[in-house]
Amino acid sequence: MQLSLHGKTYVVMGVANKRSIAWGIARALHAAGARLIFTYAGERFENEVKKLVATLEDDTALVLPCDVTKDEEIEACFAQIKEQVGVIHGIAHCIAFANKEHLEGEYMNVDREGFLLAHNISAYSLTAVAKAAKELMTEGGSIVTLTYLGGERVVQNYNVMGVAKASLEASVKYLANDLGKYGIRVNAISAGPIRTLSAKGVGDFNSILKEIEERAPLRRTTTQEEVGDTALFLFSDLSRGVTGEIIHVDSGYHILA
Ligand code: NDP
Ligand code: KAL
Repeated sequence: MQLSLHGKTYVVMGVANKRSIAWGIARALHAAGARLIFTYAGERFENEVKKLVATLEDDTALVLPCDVTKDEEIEACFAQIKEQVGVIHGIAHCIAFANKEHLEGEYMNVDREGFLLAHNISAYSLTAVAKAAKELMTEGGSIVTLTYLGGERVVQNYNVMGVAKASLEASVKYLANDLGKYGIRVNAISAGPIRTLSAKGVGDFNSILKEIEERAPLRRTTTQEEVGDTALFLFSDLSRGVTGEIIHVDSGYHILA
């Protein structure tokens, strides 16, 4: 059994810049010979994504808009993928958002609007995308999303995002059960803290990274490459018996009390 993904096509959602976990996944898939389709939310990062994708020197790569809060954009995006590519073999869902003011202090301070926004973008979007992608995964497929320990336990400042990740992780299991009969697997990678644009400016990220370096079993922080390689495993046939799983790629930090 090989890790080559030649002849397979994957949709990578959530590249904002070169530090994005989605970009780490894209590089691992590209190195394995896969064809890639990238989606971005707003015009804000369109040029950045296009510039990065150009560095892959793969003229079969596509870059399409897909703001996951808009059903019509998800529909149009997958309709265009169907038209231009036909069959796809997987999706990397690397998308989350909550209002900054709800990522500090007490969880309880979140309001209805902020709660729904975080759940809409960070949890419901996986189900919406899975539904749209199912029609294109006629040869079976693999859906991978990203979660964090704060969805299982209380982590300071993670707040409403932790509640949204709990919903995302439950969605992985229910979707895995719905889609298994079509040969489609659904899994999550629970990544350790990585310095990305999302992580910027929220909480004291340096001290969080220091704690991992000092206490995690592997005594080092998680890299985009480590997450990319586990995603590659989940997209390949090597993981054909794995679905509904949450795999921790966090230097073992989650086993500590
Ligand atoms: P990035 O900031 O690089 O990526 C976040 C992405 O979310 C951006 O590309 C952004 O797109 C996208 N996004 C936000 N709103 C929308 C929307 N409405 N529609 C479509 N896309 C949207 O950060 P990361 O790489 O860190 O985050 C990727 C995933 O990894 C997230 O789910 C995050 O929770 C998870 N994660 C991150 C960890 C970390 O330490 N960094 C640890 C564990 C999990 P755009 O830029 O176009 O707005
Ligand atoms: C406990 C940790 C420290 C940080 C606390 C909360 C982090 C939440 C992640 C969430 C995705 C961040 C945001 O939504 C940021 C947003 O309000 C402002 N940023 C942006 O708009 C930028 C420009 C865009 C690109 O970002 C998005 N998301 O669209 C958690 C740490 C230790 C681990 C992390 C960072 C986990 C995670 O889920 O990302």
